[in-house]
Amino acid sequence: MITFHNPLHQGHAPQHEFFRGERVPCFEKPARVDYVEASLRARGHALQAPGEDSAAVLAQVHAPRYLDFLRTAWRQWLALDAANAQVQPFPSVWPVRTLRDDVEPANFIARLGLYSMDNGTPLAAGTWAAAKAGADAAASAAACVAAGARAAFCCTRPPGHHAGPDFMGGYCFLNNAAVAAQWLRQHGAARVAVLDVDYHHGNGTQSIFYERADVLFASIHGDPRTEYPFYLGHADETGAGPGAGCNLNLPLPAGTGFAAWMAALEQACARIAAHGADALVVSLGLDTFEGDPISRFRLAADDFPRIGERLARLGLPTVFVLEGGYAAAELGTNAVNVLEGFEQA
Ligand code: SP5
Ligand code: ZN
Repeated sequence: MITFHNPLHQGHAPQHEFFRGERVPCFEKPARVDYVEASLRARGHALQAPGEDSAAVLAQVHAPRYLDFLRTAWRQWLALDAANAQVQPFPSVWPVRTLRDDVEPANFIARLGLYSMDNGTPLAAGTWAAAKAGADAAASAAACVAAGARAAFCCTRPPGHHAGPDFMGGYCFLNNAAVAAQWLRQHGAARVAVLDVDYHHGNGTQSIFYERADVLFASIHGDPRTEYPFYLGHADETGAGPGAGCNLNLPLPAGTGFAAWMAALEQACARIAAHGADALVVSLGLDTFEGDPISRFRLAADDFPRIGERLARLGLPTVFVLEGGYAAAELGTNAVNVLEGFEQA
């Protein structure tokens, strides 16, 4: 599988997240991608550095003021106090219903809340550089497929699918899958489908494309009534305006195993075929694995090649983008199992 890696991912090294009021080590850690890179190399897949600049496409999927904030956020944080170099900031206040989000507060933590959906997405010294290089890797994988490759893999962290038009969240900053989809749209694909198989609903990707008919979003995920991100991902979200009918959510209960999960994948594949997509982007989260420490589906390592095989039968040029998966030591095997199942179909 043609693979683009992220040479700067280790600069985004989140220390903590919060669990029931306590600080715990962040599950989204650099070792995740180190394990995927090691599995790729061990199984004979070479890694390439990204060659494309995602800047123009990023400006089409994210708001200018959000990109400006993210690019300069660490500098703004250090300007408050040089000692902040050792501290990773979290938001503590958010503009929920009835509060204004049109005025940027002068207070840094208030600005951080304006551009965040949760307090689970720590900002680090190298966050912007890592996220931007990851978006470049997504653009590079899309460029490769637009130029005629059957498939390419963007092997990156931080992940992207929770990042919306103007906010970070769920360990995500820039929406790599949206970058890949938008890139494909601009390089020959009239219709694109994004299929999100991460355990968590891809709220950011859904929101970016919700009113568009040219990009179908389909997602299989833990039911948001009990699972993160809680406030989006229900079955009755089907698209709006010109995008009406171009959004498909398939929430499944915690505890779901492979047979029921595959039945949902069949539904998603039928919709993607009916959409007449010219290209496919797969938000490849592996946190559906039975050993995942923060998720509650029951997929086994041997199930993942079957997913790749089914996706290959869609017969579409395909960009895979790494999302979640927190059983770090097993993440490489599970990810490469999907990719090789696709290649061997
Ligand atoms: C990309 C992605 O998979 N993002 C997921 C973000 C989930 N954030 C909420 C994590 C809640 C962790 N709860 C810890 C449970 C420990 N038993
Ligand atoms: Zn996830």
